[in-house]
Amino acid sequence: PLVLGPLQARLSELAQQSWSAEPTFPSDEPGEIAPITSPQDTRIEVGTRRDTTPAEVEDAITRAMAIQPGWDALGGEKRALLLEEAADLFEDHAPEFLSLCQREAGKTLLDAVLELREAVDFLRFYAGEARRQFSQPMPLPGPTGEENTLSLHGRGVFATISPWNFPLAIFIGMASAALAAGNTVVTKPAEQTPLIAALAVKLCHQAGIPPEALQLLPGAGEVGQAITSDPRIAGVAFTGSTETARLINQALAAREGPIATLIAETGGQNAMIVDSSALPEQVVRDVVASSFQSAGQRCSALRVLYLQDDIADEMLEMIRGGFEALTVGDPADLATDVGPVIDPDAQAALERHVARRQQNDRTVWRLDLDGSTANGCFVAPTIIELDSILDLRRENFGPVLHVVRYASENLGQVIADINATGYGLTLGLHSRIAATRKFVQARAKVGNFYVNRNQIGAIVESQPFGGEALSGTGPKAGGPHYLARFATERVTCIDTTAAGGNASLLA
Ligand code: UN1
Repeated sequence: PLVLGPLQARLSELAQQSWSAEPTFPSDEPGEIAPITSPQDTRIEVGTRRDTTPAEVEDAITRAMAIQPGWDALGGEKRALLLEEAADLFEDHAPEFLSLCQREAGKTLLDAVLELREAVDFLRFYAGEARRQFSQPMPLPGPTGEENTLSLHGRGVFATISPWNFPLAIFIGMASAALAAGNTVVTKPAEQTPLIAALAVKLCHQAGIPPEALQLLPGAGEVGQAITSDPRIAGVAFTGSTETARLINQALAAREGPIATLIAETGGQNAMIVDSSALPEQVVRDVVASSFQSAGQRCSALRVLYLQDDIADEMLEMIRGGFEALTVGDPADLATDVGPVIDPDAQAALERHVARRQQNDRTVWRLDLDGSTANGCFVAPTIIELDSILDLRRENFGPVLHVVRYASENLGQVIADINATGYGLTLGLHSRIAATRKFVQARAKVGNFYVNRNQIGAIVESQPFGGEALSGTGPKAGGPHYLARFATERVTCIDTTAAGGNASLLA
């Protein structure tokens, strides 16, 4: 196997360490303790999660309420400095994060590095946005003798509920945005990945963010329900399934208290269209990365590849070359391209999907798994041919790619079908014909449209990320409008003429 010298030695050392996640302010009557096992070998216990009790949820929100006005009053500049200090500490603790990404979430080293990079980018970007939008009131036009300004403030206590597929980047992305905007935060990480979240929160506290302003509330769905049914929560930022987003929306609507904001980033049924003008080598590279990197566990990942019929056979043969070169196995091995899926439930759901489709459609290829994967949640990368994207009823979150052939005169129908899934997250196009790009761009209802490249790995600030309709509410994470949704706007209007009493205001 490849070696990375000192980093690898440090990672092996860290692999011996046991981690724990517990509520930031644990009470004397502790909740249940659950083991956190490793997706690549479920016999390995990485650490333990101590679940938050209903009483602890309530106390956490009380504490967060009490400190929120002071956190908001700090202003954008001071909050930015604290978030930037946290970003520096995250970089200093890279080996711990990489180790946890591998062991708790089953990520390859490449994915783990990208994840840490994205987490740090989010912290620095939202710090910059806090400085830009939350430091000074914005002057507004008005008649002479009047001073009008608009300022942004936190809404109150924000809850963030984050997914296991980006246990660090999306966890800290949502939390840091809420903090940057002047909210205090109670945060529930995915039940599968609380350990990495616990380290992130610990470093934020070390950076100087008050523990009352960012409180970790580990647990499963019940903890999320206790948080979202509390009438004091002013907003929720959620990334995960469309079904869960609906439940959260219902819980928020059913409560007394403020009309809460919901920022949801949910599922997708993402397609890529490849026409006969595409460069085949590029297509192979981008299809394999978009479908199988991160074991297909990105909401941006490619699920349905549309191949123009006259190049389909040749293209599939080339894709097969890239596909068969994939190494599936232990994410700690540097040669691994595809690690495990997150847990036995995810594995079973994907196996059911493949088995069902095998009856109805053609399984083009399925890789063989070797014995090293026997104790983990591994799913063999699979390619299946379908008649239409509309044959798929749900998002299949794993290393399974579907292929549909189309005739060039039916391109309009292809886009109509993609839109008819109701999702609108990512879409890829491989074509060197400008008119085709314009045609697709004008019709496709998607949040992120990628041309002649892969369709995963959106970069903070350069490619703000997020979808529409079943894929989420917007605004885009890592984009210029994201923080505004976490904020409330206040307008101040002052009569500056003597008659308006401005003299006494100055005194
Ligand atoms: C997700 O999987 O929930 O573009 C989001 C990407 C990532 C975001 C994925 N930056 O693949």
